[in-house]
Amino acid sequence: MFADRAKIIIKSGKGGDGHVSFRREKFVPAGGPDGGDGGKGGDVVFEIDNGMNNLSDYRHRRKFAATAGEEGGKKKCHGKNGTDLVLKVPEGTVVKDAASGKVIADMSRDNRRQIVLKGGRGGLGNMHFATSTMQAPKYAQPGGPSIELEVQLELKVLADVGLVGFPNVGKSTLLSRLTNANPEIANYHFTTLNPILGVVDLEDGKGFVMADIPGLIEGASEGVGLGHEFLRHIERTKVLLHLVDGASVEGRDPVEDIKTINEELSAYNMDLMSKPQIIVANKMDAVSPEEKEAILQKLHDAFPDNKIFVISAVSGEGIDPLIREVAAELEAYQGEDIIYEQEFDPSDLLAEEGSYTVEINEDGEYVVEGPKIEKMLGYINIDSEKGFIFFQRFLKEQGILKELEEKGIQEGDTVRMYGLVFDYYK
Ligand SMILES: Nc1nc2c(ncn2[C@@H]2O[C@H](COP(=O)(O)OP(=O)(O)OP(=O)(O)O)[C@@H](O)[C@H]2O)c(=O)[nH]1
Ligand SMILES: [Mg+2]
Repeated sequence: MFADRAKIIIKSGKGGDGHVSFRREKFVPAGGPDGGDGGKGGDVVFEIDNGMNNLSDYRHRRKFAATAGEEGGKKKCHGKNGTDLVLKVPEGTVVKDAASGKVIADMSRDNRRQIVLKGGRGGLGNMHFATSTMQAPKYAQPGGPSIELEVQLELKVLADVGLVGFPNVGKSTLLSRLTNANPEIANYHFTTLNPILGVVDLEDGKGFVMADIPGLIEGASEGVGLGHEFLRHIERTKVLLHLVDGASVEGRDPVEDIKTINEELSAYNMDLMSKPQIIVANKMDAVSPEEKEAILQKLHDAFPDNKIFVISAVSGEGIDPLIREVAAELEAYQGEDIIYEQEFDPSDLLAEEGSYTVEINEDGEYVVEGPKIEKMLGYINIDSEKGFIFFQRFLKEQGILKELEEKGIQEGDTVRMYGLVFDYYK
């Protein structure tokens, strides 16, 4: 089944905890701490797979998780790192935070591979926490947390030119004529159900990508016909070809058709209306030369600002000038490829939890805990002068000193931060 949307839950691996152990040797009654570090948790990575063209792999399974890092061991043994989870997606897949709709990653062009959720870092073993006052630290750092997130995957194909129009006007016929693509063509509505890409080769080795999409009808934005969700596939295009049945084979009025489709385009996304739009009256083989002139005139009068071409996708009439015009429009296109910027970094979810708590335990000790504190303790050496100055500044800048005072701390009271215990003096 073709799918261009999927909602899944992804989870990175938790970091392995640091280990608490002490060296045991003959004749050495109390060896130093030798607890090793935990392994890093696995990342969740998205990667473009050129062999894929849709997201159906993600329709049947909801949860995807990387594995956790293993705990450190005694004798300074490092825990095994968790395995990364690599999720393959077709090029053009946009990964969004499901809750907010903000873009996390656009798997397009140069962005072949992106770490979307980082695994938790491995916790440091107690071998790192020995100080002159604490030679047998019973503390090791827990592994960093995993992140779980629901994400929306949306395929927005990368095409230069998009074909829009009512059903049955000949969009797929035109694509098959211009490119090596083989879309289904038939004389009924909604023959095309999924977007199809084709490459139009130009003389000088250049070319462009054209996207054929399902037909639109009045009310598509309210879900009539196939709806209008598939318009996401022309969001990145630079030029739109608006096809109409110039011969009115089904008795419809091409001018009205164009207006109707444009209303549906703007209901989907106003940005689509700012793209250059070339009007293409198709099926000209089915009318007399006089009728052809009349149709062209009528379209010019109704849409004086648009370029208008009359063609026959079946006979090939009028197609070369149309392609030259499209190529010129693309040449003149000043903007960059439409690539979505990252608006949301899942690592921020952890930063929000970066605060700390201050509590007084039964022994009257002031216990300060929180991921930020842990992190800081993991990376500084409090015995060095530099480390100690950093530590003091950290307590002040993070508002921890203030908080302790508010909780009523007095000189000489004990402060406990994981393995670090010290007396409070101003
Ligand atoms: N006479 C004539 N018939 C055409 C021309 N182009 C397409 N047709 C016919 O119109 C019918 C519809 O063509 P498609 O290419 O499937 O139309 P479409 O716009 O892709 O239709 P949907 O996928 O349903 O939106 C087919 O029977 C084609 O043979 C043309 O230039 N002249
Ligand atoms: Mg079609």
